[in-house]
Amino acid sequence: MKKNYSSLWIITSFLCLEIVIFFAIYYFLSIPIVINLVISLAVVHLTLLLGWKCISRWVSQKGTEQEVGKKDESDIDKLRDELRTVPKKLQKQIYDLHNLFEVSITLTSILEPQKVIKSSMLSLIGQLRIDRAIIFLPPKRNVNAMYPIHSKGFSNNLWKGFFLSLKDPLIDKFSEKVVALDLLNIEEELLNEQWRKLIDNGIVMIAPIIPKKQIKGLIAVGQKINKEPFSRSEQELFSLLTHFISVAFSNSILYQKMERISITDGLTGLYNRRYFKKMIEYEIARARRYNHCLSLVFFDVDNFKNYNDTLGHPAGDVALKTVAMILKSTIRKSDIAVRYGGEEFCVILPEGDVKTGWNFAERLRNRIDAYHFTREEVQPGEKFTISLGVASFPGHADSLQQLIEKADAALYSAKGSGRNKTCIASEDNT
Ligand code: GH3
Ligand code: MG
Ligand code: MG
Repeated sequence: MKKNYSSLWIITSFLCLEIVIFFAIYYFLSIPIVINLVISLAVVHLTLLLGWKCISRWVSQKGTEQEVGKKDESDIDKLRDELRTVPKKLQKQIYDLHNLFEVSITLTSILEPQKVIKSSMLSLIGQLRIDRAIIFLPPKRNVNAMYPIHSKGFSNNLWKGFFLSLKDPLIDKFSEKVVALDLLNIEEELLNEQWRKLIDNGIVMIAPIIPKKQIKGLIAVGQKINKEPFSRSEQELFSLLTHFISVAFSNSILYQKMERISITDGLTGLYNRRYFKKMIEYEIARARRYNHCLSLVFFDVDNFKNYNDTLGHPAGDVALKTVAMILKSTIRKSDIAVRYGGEEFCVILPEGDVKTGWNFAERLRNRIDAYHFTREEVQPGEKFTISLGVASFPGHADSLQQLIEKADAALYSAKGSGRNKTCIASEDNT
């Protein structure tokens, strides 16, 4: 309505203007009425045309301003809505970060590789809310195939005989960029039989275990429990988790290595005296608690000084390594073989009575005797031999100290009675 009134006003104003111009021309110029009418009409129409243009521009400008205003309002509404969700998003991010921090603390504090793997699996399933996961690792160093070592959410025996090559072109992709890969969006030509089996069994994402720029394993996960696709941030979370797992796994391997070194003799690879002390105490305590027995065998290379002096220290080292090798192949899995010091060795035979100790000692002595050591003809009797002493707990001793002394005394007896012999400890308490 308002708009109609304004147009009426405009028309009326123009009519008035036309009349005024008509009479002005009539008054001042006194020209014929027709020409006067034509001139006044032309002036008015020209003015009308110009006026109309100005007005329409003004109106459209005003409309745009109104539209912009409206648009601004909707943008503000949108921003307001978004702002309302920001605290929630931030809270969730803080919660996720806190979780991640806890996971990293938990994982990196575990010192056993097997436990790291098990804990990693639980963290993956919990953090990503997935229905299944599987971890592949090579069974040994320098093996180029990864085998499933731990899985959750799969039927038994599904992965029997299954392996992935560390030289697979898809694995190679991780050397370009260490991020999780969506297995469902991988180029067809990269998907061999093995990858297809993973996909067929519900695996949707994979990420590598890369502790130090070298791929050591692979983590593959199934879809989310709510069946929704992984968001970008969830993919990043998976990458981050595998990174933590890699670091924790590598640390645990390193720790295990250090621990092994600290209890191993460098020359022979047998346990050292420190480990012997720890284990003999443990085994005696166990024998006491369960009323078991255990036997201890001490042995020493006969006339080793002669071998060393004649053939040199390096040849002596080789001979000691050979003794250790024969020893390792003679013991049972539960026996603990130790280099006690120099050319003196000992073996703890848990749950072994004196007869077991004697049988073992004789088997070992015969094997060493039968083995042809390099240039053993330099030794007295032209043979490289050992002498052994056997003592058992509680038969020969009722304390650790006494057991060691008895086994050592038995070895001394074997040396004294001609060497290349096994002697059993005396049963008296002297
Ligand atoms: P016995 O039959 O009475 O045991 O005589 P033996 O010569 O074996 O005994 P002795 O204790 O006199 O000599 C032990 C030698 O072992 C002396 C030492 O140089 C040598 N030995 C100790 N540890 C090592 C080692 O790690 N490498 C080498 N090559 N020799 C070693
Ligand atoms: Mg000796
Ligand atoms: Mg000696």
